Amino acid sequence: MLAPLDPPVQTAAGEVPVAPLVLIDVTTSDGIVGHAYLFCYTPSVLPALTSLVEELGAAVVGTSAAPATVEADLRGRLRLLRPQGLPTMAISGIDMACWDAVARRAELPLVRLLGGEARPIRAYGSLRSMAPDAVRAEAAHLAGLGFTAYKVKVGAGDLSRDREVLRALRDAVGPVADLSIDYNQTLPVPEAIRRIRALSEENLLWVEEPTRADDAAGHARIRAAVSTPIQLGESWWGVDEMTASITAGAGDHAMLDVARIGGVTGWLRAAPVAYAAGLPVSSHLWPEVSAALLAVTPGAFLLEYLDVASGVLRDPVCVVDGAMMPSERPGSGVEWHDAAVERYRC
Ligand code: SMN
Ligand code: MG
Repeated sequence: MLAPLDPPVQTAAGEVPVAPLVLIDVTTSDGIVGHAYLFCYTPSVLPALTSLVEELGAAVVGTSAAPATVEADLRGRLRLLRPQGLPTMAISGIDMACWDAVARRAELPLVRLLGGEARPIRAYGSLRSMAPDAVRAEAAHLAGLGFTAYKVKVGAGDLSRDREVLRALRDAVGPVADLSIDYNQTLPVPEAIRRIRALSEENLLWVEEPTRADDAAGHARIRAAVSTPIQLGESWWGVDEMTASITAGAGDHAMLDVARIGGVTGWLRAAPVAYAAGLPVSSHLWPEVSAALLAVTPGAFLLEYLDVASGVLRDPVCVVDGAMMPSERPGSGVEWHDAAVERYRC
C-alpha cells in the first residue's frame, strides 16, 4: 500500500513522498476483526515487512488472540535472530490489531479496555515541510486546529537556515506557542552542541534526535552541554533499547513509537520505565492507538499530530482546540476506507 502524503514529510535525513503502509486484519475464531497499520518509511522495505507480517501472523493462526500470549509466542520464535528492526515492527502491528480485536469483542473503546477514559489529549502540530514559505503556510493551517505546540524538522542547511525556519514558524503561530525542532539524527555531536547552544534563546520545548539514534553516549554528551531538553525515543526498538538510553542519560523526554516499542503491549511495559526515570512521555505517529495509550500513561505529555495513514482510514483523527480524543467506539478507532484501500493497494 502506498498512500498519498500531501505534503510529503521532509526531514534532514531525506524526504518521505508517500506512506508505505501494511494494513493488518486479525480475525478471531468468533469473527471479530481487529485492525492496525504499519508505516515503514520507505517502499523498499514494504515487501519484506508485508511478508514478515503474513508469516508471523500465519504462525499464530488458531492459537490465541490474547495480545500477551501472541507477543510471547512471536518473540520466542525470533529469539535467535533477535527481533530488533522489521520483526519488532511486524510483532507490534500484530499486537495492535490483537488489542483492537479484544477491545471490539469486549465492546469497549481501547482506552476503556486499558482502564482509562476518553479525555482530550493535548497534541502538537508536527510539520511536514522544511522550507520557510511552506512552513509558514502549513503552520497557519495547523494553527486553525487550535494547537498550542508545534514541531518543525530542521538540519537541511546550516544554522542560519534553522533560524530562518524557526522564524517562519514563530511568525505563523505567534509568540506564545511551544516550539520544538527535530534534526532526525543528522548532526555530529560537536555541531549539535554548537547549534543547540546558539538556539537556546528560542526557549524550545525540546530538540529531537540531534545525532544518530543509536549513539546514546553522544546524546548524553549533547545533553550535558546544552540547556535545551533532548527528546529521544521514536527509534527505540523495544524497552531494552529505551532502558539503555535512559541509563546512559541520553535524553530528557521519552517519545514512544507504538510500532517500534512493541505495540500496545510494549508501550505498557515502557511507560512505567519512563515514569520511574522522570521522563515525560509523548507519542510518535500512530495517533489513534497513541491517544488511548497516553490517556493511561503516567507522565503523559504530548501527542504527535502527523497523520500518515489518513488516506486509507474511514475516520481520520480529528483535533479540536489542539487536543485529540481517543476513540469512544469499540476498538482503537482504526477503520479502513475500503475504496481508498483498493485505490492505493500495490
Ligand atoms: C518523522 C516522522 C515521520 C516520518 C519521518 C520522520 C519525524 C517525527 O522523526 O518525529 O515526526
Ligand atoms: Mg522525530
